[in-house]
Amino acid sequence: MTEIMKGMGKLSKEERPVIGQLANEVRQGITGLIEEKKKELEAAILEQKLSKEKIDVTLPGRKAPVGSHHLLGSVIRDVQDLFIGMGFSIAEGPEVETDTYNFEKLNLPKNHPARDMQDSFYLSEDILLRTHTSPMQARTLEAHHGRGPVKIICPGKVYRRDNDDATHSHQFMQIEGLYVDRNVRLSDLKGVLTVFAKHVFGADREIRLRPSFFPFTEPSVEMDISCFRCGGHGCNVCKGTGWIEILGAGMVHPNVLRMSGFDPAVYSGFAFGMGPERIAMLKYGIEDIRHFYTDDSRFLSQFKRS
Ligand code: FA5
Repeated sequence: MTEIMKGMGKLSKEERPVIGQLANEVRQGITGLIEEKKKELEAAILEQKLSKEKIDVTLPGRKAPVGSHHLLGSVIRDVQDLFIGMGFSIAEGPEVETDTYNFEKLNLPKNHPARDMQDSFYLSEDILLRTHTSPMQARTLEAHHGRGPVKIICPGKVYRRDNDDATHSHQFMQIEGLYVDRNVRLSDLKGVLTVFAKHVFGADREIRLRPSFFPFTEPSVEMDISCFRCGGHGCNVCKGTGWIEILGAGMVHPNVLRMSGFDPAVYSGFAFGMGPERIAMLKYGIEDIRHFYTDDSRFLSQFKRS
């Protein structure tokens, strides 16, 4: 077409309009055909695309992954519910604590050798991340202004400079319990702990109380549960002993009562502090405490219905 149009100038006056018209007709014809082919191809591409993206609305839907309660949260709620049923209420306290509440009001004066038991994360000279939930004993007693009964449990995070291993974590949970009233005895503590152990682990679980030492309780005990999950050699949870320690407890030391405004001649009480990770490990046969804190959904999803 370009050649023809270029050659128009060489034509005679008579030939020019005839050839010109003819050329126009031919050009229009070709353009029309191209347009037609283009539409045809576009339609074919669209058809191909539509058939590729076709949705079969009759296919069953794909389920989106749904989260669940963390096992540790479920265990804590279960323990809370049990103690609420026994007349305890829930108290919560600060994770950033003063030296006074974390140690001194618990009968651990500065330079007391028992402070070495809990290597601490200090933020300044007098402020630290609490090493246990026991400061809530002093805080709660003070809030009651010397008058019982006081009956609380306090779940929360605590921090220690422990080296992480299968049963130790530098950050873990504790549930503190405190019951102060007239005539509270060690046998009451034993009764409550037995109810707790049988509720959580089953009626046939064995518990043992070992004499122990805590500066804020006298006498002090530690409670072990029989390690029914593995028990044998090579077991991380009970280190092959057949027992695992899950809590410390005792009768509230008279000094602690006195420092928080309670008269030890009138009032007595028990306190305990348990580790819910250890409880969950034992109950569900979890061999490493670090599973709780690595948030691997393959681990978490195993306990969806807990
Ligand atoms: C205490 O912390 C005391 N405050 C408990 C207490 C409260 C005694 C009231 C008397 C009266 P202990 O350091 O033993 O005690 O810790 C208590 C529980 O926390 C242990 O039995 C264990 O279950 C858990 N625990 C301790 N250290 C760790 C750790 N590094 N990782 C995971 N759990 C731990």
